[in-house]
Amino acid sequence: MKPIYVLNGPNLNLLGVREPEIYGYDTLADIESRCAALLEDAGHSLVFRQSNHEGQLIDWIQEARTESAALIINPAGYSHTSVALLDALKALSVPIIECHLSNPQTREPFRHHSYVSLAAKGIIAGFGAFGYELAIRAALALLKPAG
Ligand code: CA2
Repeated sequence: MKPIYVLNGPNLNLLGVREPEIYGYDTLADIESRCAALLEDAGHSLVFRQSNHEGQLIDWIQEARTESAALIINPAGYSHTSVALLDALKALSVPIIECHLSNPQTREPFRHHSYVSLAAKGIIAGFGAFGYELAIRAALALLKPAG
């Protein structure tokens, strides 16, 4: 079985270091460990990455097109700006789950629209780091054969 990809966008490397009142105290490494443990229990593997660069994220999305079973993405600020990320995501046939720590709908108006949502099977937002675990569970459920 191909791995599940979890891609993280700009500034998420600062998680647990700044603005804990919005994004919580968990670091990205903490989140990665929990995702890996969940997937290991289910017999799957994980590719977990973060980049501050739009082009790097696009290269990884293109890689996920052929190398992943499903893609979970927190596009961070690029959610609200990037047609290029959306175009890359639209080339995938594997399930795409958009994941946010905060609930952008309760924040500034410029966060209310996400280009990425147009390519996502579903969105998980507002549950902090736990949202990544929910996203992994959603991906596993989507990959499980029906019946
Ligand atoms: O809630 C989310 O996960 C967001 O994707 C986070 C983005 C924000 O632009 C989106 O609207 C919602 C921001 C990520 C910045 O991450 C930081 C983490 C710690 C300290 C500073 C920034």
